[in-house]
Amino acid sequence: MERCATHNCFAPSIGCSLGHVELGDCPTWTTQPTPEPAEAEPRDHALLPWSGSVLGLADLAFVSGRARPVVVGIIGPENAGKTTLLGAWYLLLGRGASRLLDRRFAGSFSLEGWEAVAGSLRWSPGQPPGFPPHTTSRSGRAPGLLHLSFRDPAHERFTDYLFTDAPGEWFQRWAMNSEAPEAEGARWIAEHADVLLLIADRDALAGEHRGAARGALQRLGRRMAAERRGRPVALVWTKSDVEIASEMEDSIRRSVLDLIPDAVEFSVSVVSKVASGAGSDWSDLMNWILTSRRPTGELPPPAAFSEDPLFLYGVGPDERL
Ligand SMILES: Nc1nc2c(ncn2[C@@H]2O[C@H](COP(=O)(O)OP(=O)(O)OP(=O)(O)O)[C@@H](O)[C@H]2O)c(=O)[nH]1
Ligand SMILES: [Mg+2]
Repeated sequence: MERCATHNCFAPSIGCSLGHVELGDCPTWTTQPTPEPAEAEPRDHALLPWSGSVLGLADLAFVSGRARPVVVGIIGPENAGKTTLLGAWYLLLGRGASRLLDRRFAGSFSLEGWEAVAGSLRWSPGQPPGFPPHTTSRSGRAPGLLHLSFRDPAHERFTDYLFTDAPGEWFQRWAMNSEAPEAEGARWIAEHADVLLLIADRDALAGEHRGAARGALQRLGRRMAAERRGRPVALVWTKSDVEIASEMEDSIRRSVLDLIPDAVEFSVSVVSKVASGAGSDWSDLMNWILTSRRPTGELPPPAAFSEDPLFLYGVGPDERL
């Protein structure tokens, strides 16, 4: 199928990246004209600049049109429950079961992508719910980004969020060598995320290979601590229905908190039975994400007093000349 030769434009499968309804009107539409279809399409239809599927890096410019979105980096080993976490959030939001503080769901550009991760968690007649498929690293070198928009009714403000869904293999490579070529997607997340979730898989930490699982998680924690640059971090225990030895839990907690003392902890599970001592904090975790921000830079005090507004920033009224 023919494609526009312009970088980051996916016309005609989705709309022209420059916004032209008629591709012939676009000065950069450079492929050969298509033969007339047997039945002429209506001339007034407009293709949307997004498809509803999970977003990629090429869609960032479009999502960032209103303001910079908040990127939520979900970092954890393979099979840790990262995609299930996303699917469960989507279903809880859809049922209105997520108690969000001062925020209202206000739309998504990737509803089809959310459906793809959450579909298998749904209960359909005659078919009990399952789990989403393993996220494969063969599908690309950039993370899949799932979009949600929330409205703050008190201030009539909209904020866009992008949740990363990336394969655990990337993070395992990144933990061992941050420069590894296969860890490109993990590096992107580590660099651009505003909020970081470190996923601790209780099932792996209780299983036969718990020693290796603990080593992998501690390596990931060390890498995250080295690269977080003051950004908020949550230690998220997934599969909280699984019992683990309290010594194991304490040793993971200690190794993360020693390196990231301000990390906050949450536990989640998609299974209704929750192990003793572990809660299921879906709403608390979502509220924490919605209210956490990366630290902002401080403007230095002005070098000289001046009436020029460019240099007045940060000067109190009595200090002005
Ligand atoms: N007991 C229990 N098992 C869970 C839970 N959530 C996920 N699992 C199991 O963990 C497996 C992996 O879940 P995923 O969400 O695919 O894990 P992931 O981190 O996205 O894995 P990769 O994409 O391979 O990195 C699932 O297939 C389930 O078997 C949970 O809450 N409780
Ligand atoms: Mg996954």
